[in-house]
Amino acid sequence: MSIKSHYRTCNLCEAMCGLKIEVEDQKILSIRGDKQDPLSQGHICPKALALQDLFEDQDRLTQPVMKTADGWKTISWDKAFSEVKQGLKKIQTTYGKDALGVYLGNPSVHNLEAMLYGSGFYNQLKTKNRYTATSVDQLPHHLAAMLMFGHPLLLPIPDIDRTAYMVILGANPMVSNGSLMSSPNIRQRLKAIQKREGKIVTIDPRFTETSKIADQHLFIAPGSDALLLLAMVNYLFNKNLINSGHLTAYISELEALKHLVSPYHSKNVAPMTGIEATDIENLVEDFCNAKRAVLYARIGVSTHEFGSLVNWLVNVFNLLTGNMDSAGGMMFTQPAIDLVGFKKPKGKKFARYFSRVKKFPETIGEFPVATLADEILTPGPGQIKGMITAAGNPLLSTPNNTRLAEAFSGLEFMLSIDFYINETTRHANIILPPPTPLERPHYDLVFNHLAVRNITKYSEALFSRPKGSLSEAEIYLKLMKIMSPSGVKAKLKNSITRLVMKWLGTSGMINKGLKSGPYGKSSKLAIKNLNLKKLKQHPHGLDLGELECCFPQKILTTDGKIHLAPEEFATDLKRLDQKYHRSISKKSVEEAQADPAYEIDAKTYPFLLIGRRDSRTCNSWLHNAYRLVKGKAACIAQMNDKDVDDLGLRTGQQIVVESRVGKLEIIVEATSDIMSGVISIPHGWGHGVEQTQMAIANAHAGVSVNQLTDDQFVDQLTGNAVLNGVAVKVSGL
Ligand SMILES: Nc1nc2c(c(=O)[nH]1)N[C@H]1C(S)=C(S)[C@@H](COP(=O)(O)OP(=O)(O)OC[C@H]3O[C@@H](n4cnc5c(=O)[nH]c(N)nc54)[C@H](O)[C@@H]3O)O[C@H]1N2
Ligand SMILES: Nc1nc2c(c(=O)[nH]1)N[C@H]1C(S)=C(S)[C@@H](COP(=O)(O)OP(=O)(O)OC[C@H]3O[C@@H](n4cnc5c(=O)[nH]c(N)nc54)[C@H](O)[C@@H]3O)O[C@H]1N2
Ligand code: SF4
Ligand SMILES: [Mo]
Repeated sequence: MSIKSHYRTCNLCEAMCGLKIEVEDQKILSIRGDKQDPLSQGHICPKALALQDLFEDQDRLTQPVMKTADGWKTISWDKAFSEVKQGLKKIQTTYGKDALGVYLGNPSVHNLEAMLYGSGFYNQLKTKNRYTATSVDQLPHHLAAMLMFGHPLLLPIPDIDRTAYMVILGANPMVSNGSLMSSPNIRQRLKAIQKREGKIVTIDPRFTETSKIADQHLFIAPGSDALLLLAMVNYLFNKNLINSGHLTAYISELEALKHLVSPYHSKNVAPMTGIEATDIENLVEDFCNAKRAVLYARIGVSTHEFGSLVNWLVNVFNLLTGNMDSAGGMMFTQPAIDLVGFKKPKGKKFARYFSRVKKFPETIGEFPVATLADEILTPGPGQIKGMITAAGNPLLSTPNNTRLAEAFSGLEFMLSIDFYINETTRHANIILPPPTPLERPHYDLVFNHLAVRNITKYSEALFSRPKGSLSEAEIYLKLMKIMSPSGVKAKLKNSITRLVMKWLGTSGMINKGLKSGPYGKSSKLAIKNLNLKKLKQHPHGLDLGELECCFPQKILTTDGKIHLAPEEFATDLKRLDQKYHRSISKKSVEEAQADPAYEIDAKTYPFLLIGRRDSRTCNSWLHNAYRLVKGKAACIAQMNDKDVDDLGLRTGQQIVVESRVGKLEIIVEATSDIMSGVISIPHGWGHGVEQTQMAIANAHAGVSVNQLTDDQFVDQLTGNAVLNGVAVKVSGL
């Protein structure tokens, strides 16, 4: 038996690290960073090893299971599909298409087969009740991209490798490894900014692991970032600092924007944000004086009461300082398989229809998951009676999960596509398990759009699948077949689509995508005639070069202009003003706090809850890997040391944290790294629930912070969940 080296991309998070896996027969000997990977250059994090643990996990399902009165029972694939067909069809015929809800979780977009084959199946269900992890994450980024640049996937990526000044707002890339910024080896990339004599500033209610290597840190009150950004943009107007560079001729609504931001001044927003007016002004000055600068914002400010406003203003600020589509600022990728292209979309994919109960708008064909419980629990036509979940764990990852669990227990039928029986899938009638990442090919369809360099890489499956198992592609093809629509024409169309997909296969589809992509047959770029055969000659991946300017060609709005003041945001500003009492230009913070609405909330629930990631977690689902959970428990609350003292508490003590919707007990740690008035609790924990089959996770259960987050407290414009800035009270046990 010989030892073989296998190269692939790690698909666990957005960083897309190159891995070198040594195997002997079916046994993994080691997983290391691939030094020759053009993007990650040898970097990996502790989670990569969990790919092996997942593969070897005894708790992982390899056969379908069915819930019976005597517990979970392993069944054949044929039996499973026949049960699924019966269950799903019954919901559709009795209650209509919208009675079937779908929730797709985060790993769906890290999974090539789910991307290629899943969408056919879900579209075929013709339900409006589609939900994904996007609405507990980056939905506001998509809205800002769509309304300003014309396409929801025109997401600006910080050109970290060339910037000279990086402001990081509500992100902790040192732990998360970057999001909407695939940038493996972030430490080295951040240090390189400093080596180029550049600066890094973090703005966060917590002095994070990223703050620790930054040049400056500013504490900000959770939820108040929109005010800070409005004041920053207004300062640009007031000090004549506006210079949009090569985009000057392509921006519209500058005057309208000026009017919108004019009431917000640094001295007025200072008390609400907790940042001194001079610090705000110096920040803008430094940003403008830097040769190349970028303001980067992520989940701390997208899962936020004003997440949409923040993402709009971040784009505006980069634009007006000449740092949009410009080296060292925010840039756009040119991936080898380009899901954006140069064609203008037909109209906005926003608010074309609304959710039944709370009237939330759809965004890119989905409703916000914060309203999923409303749709399941509220009787009437269109009520959700059955669910499909795939690669998602909404019962740990979405707000007010106690209510959602109650909703899920009342469903008439549920199908889950997942390899674990966890907090969510335990509610399913049938679970169909796909193989693990190492048993399938990989090509990053999504994250190549979000990377800090243009790269492309194809990874073959490392292991062949065990006999009798089905790939995720095969699962979806079979689901398409059993749920084929009625009618001769529709049936024929369904058969042909499946036939073509089968005939092309996963690699055929990637080959087609590469050939018709920007580096393919009609390439005008340095790299030409790219196809899968050529790409396979580069097992470490192929570097397609640094990010390049793509505007105005890629501005995809109907009028070819970048919109600075879309009416959706202008209208939403009123909500911000209501909260902070628009007259912030006149009122002091004392006056604002004296307002009854503000006071009641703050008095009952005086602390603001924020999230926190740990380098050994991957949202909720890698906790069955022992090496990721051993040692000091990660699921603890952090509070400011003075607050802990004032409450008569001490580090290590069990505390009670309570919000409008729930209550939990957790150990507290006092630290000066957290701003006063703030409590930080990580998400993804709360295992140990009955009927789950994850022994290690259950033995390291932790508590679920989403028992505290509130499904009624959302970014009203999109319905995106608010996971940061939730009002809570804290007491000793
Ligand atoms: N190790 C690890 N890595 C991960 C994940 C994981 O679970 N574990 N998950 C992956 C996923 S799915 C994603 S989306 C990314 C997310 O990647 P990041 O966006 O980097 O996520 P976080 O590390 O949670 O950083 C959010 C920061 O926002 C701060 N914050 C909270 N509220 C506010 C606020 O009101 N204002 C400001 N300015 N800051 C605020 C928090 O203190 C925190 O430091 O990480 C990915 N990478
Ligand atoms: N309070 C709070 N809540 C949060 C966050 C926060 O910062 N704070 N972060 C939010 C963010 S950014 C995100 S992205 C969400 C994540 O929310 P979800 O996507 O709902 O949850 P995950 O924990 O990622 O669960 C992934 C599920 O997919 C399964 N799985 C893994 N790989 C595969 C695969 O290849 N195929 C299939 N079929 N299944 C697979 C796992 O077993 C697991 O059940 O959580 C959100 N929730
Ligand atoms: S940083 Fe992300 S992509 Fe890189 S090894 Fe860790 S989990 Fe995998
Ligand atoms: Mo996420």
